[in-house]
Amino acid sequence: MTKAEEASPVAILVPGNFNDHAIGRIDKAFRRVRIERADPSLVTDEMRKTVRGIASFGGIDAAMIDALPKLEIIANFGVGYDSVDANHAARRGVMVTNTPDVLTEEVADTTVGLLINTVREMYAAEKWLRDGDWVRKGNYRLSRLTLRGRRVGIFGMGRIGLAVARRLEAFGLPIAYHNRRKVDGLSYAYHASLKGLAEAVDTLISVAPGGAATEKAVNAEILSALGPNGVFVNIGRGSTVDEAALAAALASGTIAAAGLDVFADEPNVPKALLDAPNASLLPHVGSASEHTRRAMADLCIDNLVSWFAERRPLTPVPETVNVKARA
Ligand code: 8YV
Repeated sequence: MTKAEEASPVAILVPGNFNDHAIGRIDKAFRRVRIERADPSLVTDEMRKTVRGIASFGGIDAAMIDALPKLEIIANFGVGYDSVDANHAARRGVMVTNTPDVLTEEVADTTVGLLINTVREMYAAEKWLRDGDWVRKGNYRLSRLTLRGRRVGIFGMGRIGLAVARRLEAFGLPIAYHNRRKVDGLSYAYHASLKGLAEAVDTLISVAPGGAATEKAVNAEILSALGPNGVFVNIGRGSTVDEAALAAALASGTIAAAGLDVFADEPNVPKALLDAPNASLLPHVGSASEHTRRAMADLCIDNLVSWFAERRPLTPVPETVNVKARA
């Protein structure tokens, strides 16, 4: 790198729309380079020569990484980074960071809200009031489902899974979980298989990350194991669910209800789920408060600042933890 290049602000590529606070911070510390989407065919010669970092909501594949020879770091806005090819980044010596911890409590709060809405029909009951049905027709019907007496199974006992478990424990509900590995020092019942967990509980909450290992893990067999009183809640990634099987299970009464914040092909939600009266659907708002998104934006950009000022990331993902800054 020439002296002039060293002195000029580092170029950070920002694909598509991004968080306003993060953009403000990038503009203070770096030179922001905009691109409509993370598509190698849109990468210009200038970008190839100058871009050293990417700040994005995800969606950075191997071809995009290869299109930017000067790339050193991808700062992912979000704890889930399944849409970034972190293994390829590691092979190319590119650091990947995410935003853990700062969203844990918010996402856990949303999960509990979604669960309660799913079983106690808050949305439908409020609509009853607003539509004037309380005056015209009388009380809203008794909810068929309740949290009382439920047994909760958490699929994915990471930071968010644990925060959800702690909340529901305080609600007086027994907790069990399935994870790749048993978590040391955790007293909740561990099930080595997802099927074993689904058989043991009636309320399955998926906090599992996306990716090949969890693709459509919640399928017809798991839903059938959950049973007719079963409630399924997904706050992790839509890819972990066979959505066609879920819609069929909701329609046939194989399970009782579902609460979903995430979908396989966002923002497109399958019609069969939109049509399901026993599904409570949210547009991926798990972490979406101003407070928490600002904290996520700060951590995303702090990673870039630390990388370029001190040559070390703050929150590297495991795949790239050994990537060293280039001299
Ligand atoms: C955000 C998320 O929706 O952190 C994640 O993995 O799914 C959410 O908090 C996402 O990061 C914003 O694109």
